[in-house]
Amino acid sequence: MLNLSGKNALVTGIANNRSIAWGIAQQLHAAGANLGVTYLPDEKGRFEKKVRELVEEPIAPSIFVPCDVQNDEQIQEAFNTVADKWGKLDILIHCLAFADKEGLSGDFSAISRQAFSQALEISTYSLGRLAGAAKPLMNEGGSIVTLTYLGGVRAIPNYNLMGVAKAGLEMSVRYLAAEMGPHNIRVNAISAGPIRTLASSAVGGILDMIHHVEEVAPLRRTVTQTEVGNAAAFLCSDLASGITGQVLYVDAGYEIMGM
Ligand code: NAD
Ligand code: 0WE
Repeated sequence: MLNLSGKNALVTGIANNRSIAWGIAQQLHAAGANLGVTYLPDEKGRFEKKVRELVEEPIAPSIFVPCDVQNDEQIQEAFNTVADKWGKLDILIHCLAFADKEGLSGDFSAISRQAFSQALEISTYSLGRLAGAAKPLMNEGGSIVTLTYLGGVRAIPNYNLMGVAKAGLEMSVRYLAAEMGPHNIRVNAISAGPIRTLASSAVGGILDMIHHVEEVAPLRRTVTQTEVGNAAAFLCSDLASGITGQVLYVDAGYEIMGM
């Protein structure tokens, strides 16, 4: 049985009830994990209020802290809170990404230096940064899971800049797995099929893409946040104790198809 009781899990990337991170948090909670949640702070505190109201009742997180991954002090402060309140960390979920709109349409060769570095800083570099901060708290072993997309392996129309960021993210998973394996820390990625979320809904043509998957994928449908959450819970559990450095496709089988 999948059992995460006694495990402390820090989940990043919840923005609203459609977030993949929210699906993951709920399934980790259902498996008995003790939850901590980080949110991206804004000036008016609207994200904080929204995320707090969403998570408060269902998962009762014992940690709720701001963490903008572009801010080293906020990252350190978040993990200081984990050290103070929990002492040890077992599970880290990295479920965030951002690229400026100019990087998600038009010519790849026209992407600005600024947009490129911002996307790679937030979406790629942050995994190693958070993993590094988590490492000293994962003495008893641990599991780190990040979210990627097929556009990091294939040239999917308009995914452009995020594709490069995800390619770097998947390679970061391998280097981090090699570094942290001797400490019994596992690092894996889930490559999710397209799901309607805040981030994906802001992308033109996402509905056409979803319909295409529904026609072509072996299961003839897309996947849900809950299915991704269940795969994450598995990867974080002792059932996956022999798995590290991998990219697990949770995409209704779409990746294997030739069209
Ligand atoms: P989402 O908008 O719900 O989540 C994106 C999150 O990134 C938000 O919570 C946002 O606050 C956070 N974020 C952005 N910039 C940040 C920063 N500087 N610091 C901290 N957090 C920041 O959308 P989602 O689709 O759930 O995306 C979650 C992850 O899943 C992303 O890595 C995305 O690439 C990946 N993914 C999404 C799909 C899909 O189709 N929706 C498919 C495969 C992979
Ligand atoms: O990783 C993603 C989306 C990530 C994302 C989305 C946005 C939209 C709003 C990152 N940054 C931004 N910046 C914004 O300003 N996905 C896997 C979902 C997605 O995005 C696509 C897709 C799919 C699927 C973009 C083009 C084509 C397909």
